[in-house]
Amino acid sequence: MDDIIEIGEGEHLDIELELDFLKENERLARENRDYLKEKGIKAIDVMGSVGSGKTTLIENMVKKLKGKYRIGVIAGDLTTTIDRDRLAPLDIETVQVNTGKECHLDARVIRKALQKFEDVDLLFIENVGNLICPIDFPLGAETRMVVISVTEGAYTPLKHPYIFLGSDLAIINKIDLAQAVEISMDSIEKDIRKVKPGMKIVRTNCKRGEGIKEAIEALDL
Ligand SMILES: Nc1nc2c(ncn2[C@@H]2O[C@H](COP(=O)(O)OP(=O)(O)OP(=O)(O)O)[C@@H](O)[C@H]2O)c(=O)[nH]1
Ligand SMILES: [Mg+2]
Repeated sequence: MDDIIEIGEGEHLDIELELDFLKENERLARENRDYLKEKGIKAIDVMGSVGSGKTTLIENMVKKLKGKYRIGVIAGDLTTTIDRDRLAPLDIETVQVNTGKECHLDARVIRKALQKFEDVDLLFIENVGNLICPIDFPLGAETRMVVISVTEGAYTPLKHPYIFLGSDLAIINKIDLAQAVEISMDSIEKDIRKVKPGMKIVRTNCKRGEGIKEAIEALDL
């Protein structure tokens, strides 16, 4: 007996409602993109799983890039200000966005947040930790990156292809723990390139600041 059910196109519950949401988000994302361009702000949407190291990566990059750019960070989270509070001592402009129960940021809330920045030319947007929802909601950032960590297991790229397909750069973080969890980084890289041939990939140990220079180069910063 065939034991696989595949949900086809148009079979999702509330499909029309969802399509309307996505269309409206895309319209607002285009407006954000125009606004960012006009203001000369380069924005990077930092996506990835819960706890993969998004904030730690941003902290590291901010420390290295502070002399070159006026940096801002939008910290997306469900209810807390923990990430914003971690970044605030770096003396940069920060805005917290709490999404409540939403598993992603959207272009409308980013439009609101953008009004709060005074003087930035590089903006990191830390999306809510999630490998599925954020990719359908472009924010208007010119670059999108995904941060995964080796502790998530060997199958992340194959199980979550869409986030890789929609990203310009993939970071494989926590490489210091690869041996402990018996994960081959070569095989993760191979799987990412199976999903998206030619994908830029950087390996990092954000705890120790390794690979940050390469990540910055990969982002053309
Ligand atoms: N061993 C190791 N730990 C790391 C590394 N990078 C981050 N961590 C730790 O992993 C934990 C989660 O890191 P965060 O930067 O908060 O992860 P995040 O993706 O921002 O998490 P959420 O915002 O909650 O989704 C923290 O305890 C970090 O210190 C790394 O390269 N190696
Ligand atoms: Mg975080």
